[in-house]
Amino acid sequence: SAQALSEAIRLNQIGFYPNASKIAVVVGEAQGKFQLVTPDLKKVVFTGTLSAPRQNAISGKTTRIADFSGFTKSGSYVVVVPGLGHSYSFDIRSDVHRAVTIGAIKGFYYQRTGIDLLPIYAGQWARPAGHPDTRVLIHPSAASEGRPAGTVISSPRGWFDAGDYNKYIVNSGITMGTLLSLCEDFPDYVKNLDTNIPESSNKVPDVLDEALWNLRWMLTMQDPADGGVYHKLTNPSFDGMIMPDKATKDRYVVAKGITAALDFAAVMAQAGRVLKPYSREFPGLSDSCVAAAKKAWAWAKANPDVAYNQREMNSKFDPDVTTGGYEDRNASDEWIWAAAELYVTTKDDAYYTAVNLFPDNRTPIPSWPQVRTLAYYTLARAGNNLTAIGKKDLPLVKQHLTTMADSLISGADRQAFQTVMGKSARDYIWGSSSEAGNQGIALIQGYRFTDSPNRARYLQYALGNLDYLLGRNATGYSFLTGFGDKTPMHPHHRPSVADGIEAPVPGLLSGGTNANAARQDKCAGYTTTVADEVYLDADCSYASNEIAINWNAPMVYLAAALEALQMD
Ligand code: 9MR
Repeated sequence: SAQALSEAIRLNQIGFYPNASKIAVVVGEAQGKFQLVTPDLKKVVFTGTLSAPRQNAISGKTTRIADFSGFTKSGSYVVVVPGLGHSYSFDIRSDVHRAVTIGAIKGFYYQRTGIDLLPIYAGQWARPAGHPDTRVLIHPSAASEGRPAGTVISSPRGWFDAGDYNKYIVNSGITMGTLLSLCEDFPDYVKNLDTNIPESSNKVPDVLDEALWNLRWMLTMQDPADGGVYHKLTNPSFDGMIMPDKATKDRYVVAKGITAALDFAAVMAQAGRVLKPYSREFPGLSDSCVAAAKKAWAWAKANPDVAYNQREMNSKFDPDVTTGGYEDRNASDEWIWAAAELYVTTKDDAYYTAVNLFPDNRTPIPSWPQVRTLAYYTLARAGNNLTAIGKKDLPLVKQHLTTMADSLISGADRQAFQTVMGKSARDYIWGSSSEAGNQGIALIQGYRFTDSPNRARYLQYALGNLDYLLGRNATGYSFLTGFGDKTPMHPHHRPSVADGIEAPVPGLLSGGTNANAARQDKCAGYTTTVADEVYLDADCSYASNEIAINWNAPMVYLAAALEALQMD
């Protein structure tokens, strides 16, 4: 009856903008009318008809769409399907994703290494500092003349990468690129986001202050002697499921590598631009970043074949290192990204011509090992500020963005959940939530930087992917901890497991649905092998329920961008 909660009604559990599209998806055989009703189930405010059935191309299951886009009155509601039940309650109002945006940025604060999280900022998740990283050993794989193996360096700050306590340059690359891009793309919007962090009272947007926590760590990962960048700062093996301050194993920086150097160069070049207006707050920092970027680039030019290979490293050096690999044998996209960032920041054409920025007509959705398209975002953003050589290619850049966005939205209106995410079962990889987020960002860039007649639909489907992340999906979960009614309670996240608090640390995006998760993490309890449903809210499920900075960043960007654009 209408009195019962039905998990077959899937929707964004947070809510909707008054003038944007508003959709719930009903899984199963229910058909006919649906209603929008006040949460006390007393007052029907809107009645509609479920769409014709559609078949989920992955599971074969039937879905129908409840479209209440025409209803624009702010308030709290549930969707009722007579005979089936009601949905979780949600809001219709402007700013509806503001708390989500702030919460997802705050998620990074909870990942900070080397600082006490105080109750005034962290509430019940306050905890003592862990991993100060002021005494870090040079691993034999990273030894150089000036820094022989066993040398102690200081490499403090930074965020824990994920559910584990290590710090990885490659993954910091796309994460920082995404957050810095948000600062460049929506400067006025980020100015007014208060996340209640120790730096909140300064003149700098909180999201930039937060990013600086990691930026300052990244700067310490460059060997000042040659400009090379260590691949990661890590324990030899993963910590147990203990609090950060209890995890005191030796810490090492290991092997320099080409993808680390180029991702570092890209981030530092971009940071040089973003920090330029803040020379009073951070004297010299912008220039230091650009100088670091140039040095890393020079190292990359001299060492193009130094790929990070953990197995090979372990065959040569002790101790063995078994933490996250972030290995990527193809650095062509990292070259493109670094070249573009350095070119836009320095306006030096030599960076533009150093690599072929358009080796083919592909525009891949960004992910940690595939950063090519971040270069196109940056060129498009710089637009008419580019030098002549870049300006001449602007139509080509826009063509890339249009093709990418058009291919994303193509067929999305027929997808079972009417989302771009999940058109193909291939979307359901490890960390698929970031796939949804990065597709959404791609659509936002298409909306901002092209003249495509489909621009309005790009924006609509970017919002659709945010709806996906917050509940309109085949699992019924809102994947952001602490936001929504059905949301991960047991993420693979050491502090959340070890802190003795029932609620997980909030504002962290679960990696989400992963078709191969059961085989990858061997956690007990998976109940299905249907690609778009393989997700397990258990802390042993690191392949479907870990959290990670490179997944949180697109969540932040997408929610913030849609808030800034307000969809109407
Ligand atoms: O996000 C990474 C994913 O793309 C890989 O398939 C997976 C297995 O190699 O590793 C993921 O990254 C993990 C990293 O190696 C260590 N920290 C946790 C990361 C998220 O699970």
